[in-house]
Amino acid sequence: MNIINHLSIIDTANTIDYSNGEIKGESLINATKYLKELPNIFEDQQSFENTDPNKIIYEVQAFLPVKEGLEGGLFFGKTIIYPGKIGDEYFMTKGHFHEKPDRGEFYWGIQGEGILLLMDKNRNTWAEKMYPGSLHYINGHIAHRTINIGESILSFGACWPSDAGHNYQEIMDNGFSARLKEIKGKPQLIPVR
Ligand code: S6P
Ligand code: ZN
Repeated sequence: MNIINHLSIIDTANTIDYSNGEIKGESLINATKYLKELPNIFEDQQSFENTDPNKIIYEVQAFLPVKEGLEGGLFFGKTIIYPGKIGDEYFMTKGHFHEKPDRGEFYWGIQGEGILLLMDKNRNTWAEKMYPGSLHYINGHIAHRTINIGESILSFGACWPSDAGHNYQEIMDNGFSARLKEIKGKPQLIPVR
């Protein structure tokens, strides 16, 4: 941590661009997710194989001002999901539960049109609409995945506790209990048999 002189007025090391959510400054990480890294996400295996494996599906930026795992700290991020589909499913994130189920998270829509898919431990699944200005509180017990249903970039912000951790395995193994598909031009939640 920086040493702050008594009575000094200083500039922050980080800034945020409200138009697209981009964070600038220090302690940032960037991750790019390519289609080839998301083998168990989309249902239509044929379309998955027919699409360029190096296609970028989403990008995550996160400002990590403290060490991952520290109790009491916060992380702040931005995710961009590109528009597109694999079969009748829109581009989406992997989705996860938090490792510590009592650690919640805020999401807020910045650009584009999306769906926040939510699932509880009993595998009840529901969704919230995302749009510029939408605000979402995600209870720590709830799995969350975001989906771009529009024709332009979906970008959203996130803030979560630095000790929340991510459990990706549960979703990798069992998925969500419903899939968001485009049916007759409209997004619909279809239960997984
Ligand atoms: C972290 C937060 C987001 C996601 C990001 C990508 O708790 O929920 O920053 O990491 O939207 O999703 P995923 O499921 O690939 O981590
Ligand atoms: Zn999360």
